[in-house]
Amino acid sequence: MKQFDKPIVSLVKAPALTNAFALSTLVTPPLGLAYLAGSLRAHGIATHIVDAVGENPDQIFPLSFCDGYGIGLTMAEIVAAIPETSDIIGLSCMFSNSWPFEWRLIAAIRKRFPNAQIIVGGEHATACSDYILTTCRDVNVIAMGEGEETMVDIVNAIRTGNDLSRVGGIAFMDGEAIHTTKRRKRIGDIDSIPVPAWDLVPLENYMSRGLGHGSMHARNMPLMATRGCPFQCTFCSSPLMWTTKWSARKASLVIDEMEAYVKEYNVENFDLYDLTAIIQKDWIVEFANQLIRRNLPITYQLPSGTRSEAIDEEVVDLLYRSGCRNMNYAPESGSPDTLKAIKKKVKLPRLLNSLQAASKRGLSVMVNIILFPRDTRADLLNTFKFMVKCAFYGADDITFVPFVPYPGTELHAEMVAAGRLPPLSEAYFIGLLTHSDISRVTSHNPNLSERQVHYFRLLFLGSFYILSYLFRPYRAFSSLIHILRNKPRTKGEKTFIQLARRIIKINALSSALHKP
Ligand code: B12
Ligand code: SF4
Repeated sequence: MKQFDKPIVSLVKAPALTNAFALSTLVTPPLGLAYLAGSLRAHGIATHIVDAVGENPDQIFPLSFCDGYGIGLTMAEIVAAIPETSDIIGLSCMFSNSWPFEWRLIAAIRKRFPNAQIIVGGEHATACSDYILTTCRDVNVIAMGEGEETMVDIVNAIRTGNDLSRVGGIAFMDGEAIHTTKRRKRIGDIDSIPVPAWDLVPLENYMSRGLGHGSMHARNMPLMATRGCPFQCTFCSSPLMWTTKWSARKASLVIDEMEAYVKEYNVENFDLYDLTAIIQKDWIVEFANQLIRRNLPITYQLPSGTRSEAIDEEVVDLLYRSGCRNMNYAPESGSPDTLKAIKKKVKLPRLLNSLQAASKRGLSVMVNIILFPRDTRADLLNTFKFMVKCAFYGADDITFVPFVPYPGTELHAEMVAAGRLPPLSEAYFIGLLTHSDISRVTSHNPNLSERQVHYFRLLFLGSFYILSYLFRPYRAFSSLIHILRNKPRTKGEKTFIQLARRIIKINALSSALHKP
């Protein structure tokens, strides 16, 4: 374990939580913490990162409080890896489904560091600040929203003994009352944000294993070209977390950063973590043109879901020529009524044209669909028809997930107010962990039972892939070859490989645990 002789800020990323049959890709470098560390260091604040996932991405262990698993360091290993001189410990709490683990981790950290200030930030912390402060008294401060400036201000206030209530965008306990300060504005000059401190993260452990958010098995690197999203979909936590301000970095600076990583880490592929990278046609055209001119030996992907309004044939061509190989469209539903209700503001015919152009040009395309609580059988029929069109127009993959009520979203608040959801609790967060599990379902739809949602999901996914292979039979062979060679090119291929490996590991783990 690394030791320091001076007080240090330690930033901790907890293990990724999963269950045997989860479909999402889980093991990615901690971009948020690398950004925070970059800013702290730029302000002369010594910082260390304990990345539980990156330190041991091959380790999978059973969780004590539910039937899920953790990937990465165990709780005891994380606590032991925090340097002795840490006076401030920051924990990233992104996923509501991980809170039951993080709650226990915070208690264990507090035991070893009784005098440290424990700060938590991230999506879950932002959405559930009051709940966390009242149920986890070991937490000293919660940072809400974008974290770079807030964390620097918190550290400076704590170390100089200044009043925390002058720091914007935080919450803390003042006696028995919760004190929440005014949310700060998003960082105005996005280009002034210091680059992530990747030297503090065990990046090689990710890269040598081909891990990442996108579909490629390559030396993948996370990247952020834009922040925020101007839309306000009712199921998404982005408006609360990032406000509705969308800002893009200067294209040339993003490409400078890419070039530096290619030189330093031999990066082969970049995964853009942006909420929705393509909003302005001018920006993406400039970015792609500059990337073509610089001729970097890389590919890049947009695996998080993007708006499609600005992606026409011209943009698709530039994307491909500049190295983009994979894109995720997020229409969420094929029902006009549902789209209106969730405020998605997407024009399906336009999205299909964009998708067709992207697929024709050679990009691998995935489409995200959610089964919403308001969906009736008629809405599902519309979504089914839309899904058939997606397969016909060339989509490679589809996700069809039952809606998950994440705190911090408009829909979650609406359902709580209507008495359709229980109040926040450990059981509620543990329940969220099952949502990406293909073997079981929680239905929030009053029109459909869990069994029906489960069968609808299997029907949608099964029909999509059968149709997609019937429309383009060569894809079945290329997918088989990519999977056998462990060189996935689409999200579906990568998910299949990861799922198979996880099940094998978990089976081996269970056999070992049950040995007399
Ligand atoms: C990349 C990504 C992933 C990656 C992993 C990301 C990671 N390494 O942690 C993968 C693909 C594994 C993933 C999986 C999932 N994801 Co995801 N993912 C994202 C995504 C697209 C980007 C996250 C990111 O890196 N952002 C960029 C960095 C710069 O921002 P950041 O991490 O938020 O950090 C900033 C602040 O949060 C804050 N901050 C963060 N930590 C801390 C700590 C301190 C001390 C302080 C002061 C501040 C602070 O400061 C940072 C800098 O400004 C977000 C959407 C988004 N764009 O934010 C969704 C998102 C985080 N994911 C989400 C979800 C739901 C999931 C899944 C549960 C999906 C599923 N059903 O399987 C799984 C869960 C995985 C798991 N259990 O581990 C939701 C979370 C909602 C919630 N409340 O739970 C989000 C917000 C998407 C959405 N709008 O619905 N995800
Ligand atoms: S779902 Fe996508 S488009 Fe809608 S608010 Fe969230 S990030 Fe923006």
